[in-house]
Amino acid sequence: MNTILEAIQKSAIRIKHAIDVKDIGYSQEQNSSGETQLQLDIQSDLIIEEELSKIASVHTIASEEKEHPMTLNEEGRYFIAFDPLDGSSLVDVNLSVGSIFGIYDGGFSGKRMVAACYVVYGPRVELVFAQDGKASLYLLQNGEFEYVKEIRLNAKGKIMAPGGTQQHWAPYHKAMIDSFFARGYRLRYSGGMVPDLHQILLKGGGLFSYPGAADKPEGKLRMLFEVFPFAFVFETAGGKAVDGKGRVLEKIHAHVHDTSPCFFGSSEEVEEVMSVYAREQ
Ligand code: AFP
Repeated sequence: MNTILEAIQKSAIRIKHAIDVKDIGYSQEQNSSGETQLQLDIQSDLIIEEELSKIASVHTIASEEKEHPMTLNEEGRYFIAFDPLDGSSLVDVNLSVGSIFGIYDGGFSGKRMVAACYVVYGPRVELVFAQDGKASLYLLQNGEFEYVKEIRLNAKGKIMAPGGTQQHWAPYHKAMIDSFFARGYRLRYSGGMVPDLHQILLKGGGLFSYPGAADKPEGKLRMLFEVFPFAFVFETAGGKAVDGKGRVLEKIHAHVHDTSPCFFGSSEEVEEVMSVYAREQ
């Protein structure tokens, strides 16, 4: 697993360089979710593919930017799903973006996830790696990722990151979000999943939500590349991750690019989501 972490760290340094120097042009291509790809999306994807291809223990990789998974080593053990540059549309307004990795043992499923990682490209480059019950924070300094600390969530936080288009939210979802704000929660939402979740993790807790809604009944965020990895990180850090009905990591995806409604946060806030949704669904 260390070689995988090292490959992710090397990819992150190369992607950070690409962000710093690359023009932000759009390609003519679209990804599997029908989103126009930035040159940076494609370049970040190629960088990660190149670095993971060097590792014999990696069986198959799946990228949000590619339609189908790619088998690298039939004798490999790990299946890695990644979003090479999540929130890339925020680069041209100079907001933080990130890379997300889910590491699965023997196949792509929530139950087979054994580690998860994300990188935040912001004023500083930080990386969180979750494995064996510990979510470890690293900071890039002088070309090296240095260990900083273990991340633990409080039982209850102060931050609310409400995703999705409010006009399409279910009334009970809107009432729940309004209730949190009426209790003094702070609105922190940039439209970048990685920095928005990183902030909740580092500031002790709260709730990030991207619910199913009238325009997107199954939400927007992709199970393998985004939802499962962050669910693993939040549960490792002492939080919870649900889809409104149960743990997201117990869900079964039918297609590599399937999405899921998702709620990540401190245990008290997520338990409140479950009780509200249990009454309504
Ligand atoms: P882009 O990659 O198209 O910028 O979308 C980012 C994202 O997938 C995720 O990072 C955010 O949490 C989510 O979309 C924000 O979606 P809304 O703009 O619908 O809130």
